[in-house]
Amino acid sequence: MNKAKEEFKEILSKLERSNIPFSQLNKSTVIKNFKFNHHKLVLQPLMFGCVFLLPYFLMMNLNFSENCIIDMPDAIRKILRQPEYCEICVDVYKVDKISSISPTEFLENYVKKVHPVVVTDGAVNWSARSIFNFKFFKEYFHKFEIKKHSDKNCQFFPYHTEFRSLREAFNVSESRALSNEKEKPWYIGWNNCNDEAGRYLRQFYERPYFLSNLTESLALSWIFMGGPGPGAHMHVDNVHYPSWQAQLRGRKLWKLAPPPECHYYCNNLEIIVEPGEIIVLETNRWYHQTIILPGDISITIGSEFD
Ligand SMILES: *[C@@H]1O[C@H](CO)[C@@H](O)[C@H](O)[C@H]1NC(C)=O
Ligand SMILES: *[C@@H]1O[C@H](CO)[C@@H](O)[C@H](O)[C@H]1NC(C)=O
Ligand SMILES: *[C@@H]1O[C@H](CO)[C@@H](O)[C@H](O)[C@H]1NC(C)=O
Ligand SMILES: O=C(O)CCC(=O)C(=O)O
Repeated sequence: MNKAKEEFKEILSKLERSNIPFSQLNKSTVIKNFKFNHHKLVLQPLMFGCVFLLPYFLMMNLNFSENCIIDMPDAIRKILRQPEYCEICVDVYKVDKISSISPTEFLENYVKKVHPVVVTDGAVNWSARSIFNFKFFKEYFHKFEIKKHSDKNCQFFPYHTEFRSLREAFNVSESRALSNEKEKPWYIGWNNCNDEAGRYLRQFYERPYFLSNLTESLALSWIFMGGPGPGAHMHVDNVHYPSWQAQLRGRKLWKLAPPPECHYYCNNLEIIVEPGEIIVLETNRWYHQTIILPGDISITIGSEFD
């Protein structure tokens, strides 16, 4: 695979130097040879990615053909315009873990560069860490959300569970809620979609200290909760801004992948987020997948920020 990648890069740089118009690329011998030799190697992972991600593109209302590299001239065109676009990932080999960072440094070093990062002291002192648990959210749900959670702007992600609504999710047995070993794993996500619920939850957390006080933390919060096992599948979001997410309980492994167009320039990354830490990620550009590690149930709260 690496060999193919190197050869491909070399071909691309030769082509750039030779000024062949993009429309001619498919006809050039070098590309034909390349296709012949490396068609499977290079295209299969991309195609696999596209097929695998198709439901998510559809679900997220993304234009599938915009996001999938299927025919070669298109692929070449996309890859050739990449150096700039791939700046977000080209020199990123790991997800930094940082602490005591000022809003200005944070903005310059991470937000503007669109680099993923974990702030280890991001949520250390939040009371949510001791207050949020399954029972808390079940009570909160019955108090604030139950009538409103069929509103259009309330979203519920059942992931791999059979739950059709948040109401069903909060109706599980105590044993399953606690993720006892014999029970089926569960993992869900939702956004609080009424102001009263949002205000109630904000008593227990604050805007992360490393975001400038000029940033707008959008009113919606997202909560993800569930026991050890698979979390969210590999996908990219279609929201407006980057997001922060505070790990209040449990430990979560994040697998990140660069945009498919940057596949040959950038690395896949992995990071474990520990309780009290906050991950900040541009979820519209970085593909992401999560796995809850053995131990406590995972509870996170997060939001987009501008
Ligand atoms: C957390 O609380 C401790 C003790 O009050 C304090 O020293 C520390 O600065 C706080 N950390 C953050 C990131 O707010
Ligand atoms: C809640 O669970 C009980 C027992 O499993 C079931 O009988 C009932 O229909 C469920 N209610 C809802 C709203 O899912
Ligand atoms: C925002 O932060 C700046 C500098 O950190 C401070 O001078 C200013 O008073 C803050 N504004 C508000 C509204 O908190
Ligand atoms: O926290 C998770 O497990 C998934 C989060 C996610 O997919 C998202 O914020 O888009």
